[in-house]
Amino acid sequence: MVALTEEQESLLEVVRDFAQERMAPHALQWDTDKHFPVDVLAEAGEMGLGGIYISEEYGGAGLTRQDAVLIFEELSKADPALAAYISIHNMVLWMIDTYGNDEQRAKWVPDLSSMKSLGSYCLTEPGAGSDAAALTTRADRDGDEYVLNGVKQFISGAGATDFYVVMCRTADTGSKGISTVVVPADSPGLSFGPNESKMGWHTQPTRQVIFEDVRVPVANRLGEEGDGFHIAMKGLNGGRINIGACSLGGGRAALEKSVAYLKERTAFGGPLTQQQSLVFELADMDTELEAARTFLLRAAGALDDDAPDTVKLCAMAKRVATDTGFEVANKALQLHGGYGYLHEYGIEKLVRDLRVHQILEGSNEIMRLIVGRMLIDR
Ligand code: FAD
Ligand code: 2MC
Repeated sequence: MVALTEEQESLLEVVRDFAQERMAPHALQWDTDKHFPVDVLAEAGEMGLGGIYISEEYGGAGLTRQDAVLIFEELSKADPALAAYISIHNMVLWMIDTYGNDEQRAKWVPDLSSMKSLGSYCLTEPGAGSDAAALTTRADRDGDEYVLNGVKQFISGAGATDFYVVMCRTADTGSKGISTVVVPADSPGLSFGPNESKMGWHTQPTRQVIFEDVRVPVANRLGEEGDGFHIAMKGLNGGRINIGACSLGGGRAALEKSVAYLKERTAFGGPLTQQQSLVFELADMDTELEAARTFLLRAAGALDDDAPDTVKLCAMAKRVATDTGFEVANKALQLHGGYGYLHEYGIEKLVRDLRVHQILEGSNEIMRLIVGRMLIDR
């Protein structure tokens, strides 16, 4: 993609207006109050932001992964924490829309697309994070039901969402013994841990999801028994690009705030923009962000085309974009001096929110593991 099409320009204008009017003015207060604004999510859903790259058949917006990168960048400029939840919701919905049968899609996709209902992605466990295939949450078959037992850790949106897409063990055969089932929030035996006290991402809850003899119809399984790890990983390829785009948006917001601040702040007889070393810093931040955007769009294009190097490009772009977003936000904090450390300037929130993108949806070490394995297995 070289330049944006007219359609993309007008789409982004609408998203930008929504993000700047409905998200940006409240982001700091939501962060302080640890408030998850489901009303604003419903508005986002009405605009098609719940199912951005979901087929239109059951209410998705039918856009491309490249469009999604641009959209998440805009949303994240306003609030990376809420944008990141929207990105996870989109990943969950894509898994249901792609691997669900017609009955499942007709039942779940319309309300998830409009964000009348919200989704969570449940892979990580207390004893299985990076080594996801080591998960132990069991789904034992009992007639036409599964009985789920186990604990999922760090689940975004948990306690506030309506559907939990759960990767669980149906056979003791490693990554091939995992299945994916959709668990409604009101299932008896399902409970949640307390909202974790976190460094950032305050605007969305993170909780344990606990399964104690939770009975789910076998009809809630996506794909075949044993397909779960593949479904989880395929979802994450796109998720990694989306979270990278959220880092890009947060970084862009930090850069824009820094340019405005240095123009305004005077020291040594003039505005700080007279200090060439600081302007060089801004130039590097801009350049790194542009490089990250280019990489994300390349990886998103590979996803759109189902190219053979998609997994590698998604891992590379996630690593580059999330490292860049955090570094840029951290530099912006330095450029703001002491004021950058104050909550009201909005920079320290960006640093806190973007830090976790280097850890989740596959840590950046795991991104290197994916790329490195491909290099040496060649
Ligand atoms: P570990 O796997 O224990 O890793 C510890 C450290 O060792 C890390 O630095 C890691 O990179 C490194 N490491 C591990 N293995 C290797 C290796 N082979 N080579 C080199 N380095 C290695 N999960 C979900 O399923 N759904 C969610 O919605 C979700 N949301 C989250 C929200 C938040 C705020 C957080 C913090 C996490 C969330 N996660 C979620 C979990 C997240 O994906 C995991 O934290 C992440 O995958 C890392 O797993 P871990 O924390 O168990 O770390
Ligand atoms: N896309 C498609 N398929 C993939 C894949 C990917 N990204 N990654 C692995 N696979 C396939 C792989 O091809 C293999 O297939 P097959 O059995 O047909 O040969 C199968 O999955 C098993 O893969 P590996 O043999 O590589 O499995 P291993 O256990 O050695 O390593 C690893 C897998 C480390 C890449 C995987 O566990 C991983 O990605 N870990 C990180 C976990 C993670 O990203 N968690 C994020 C949780 S969600 C979150 O944080 C949120 C905020 C929502």
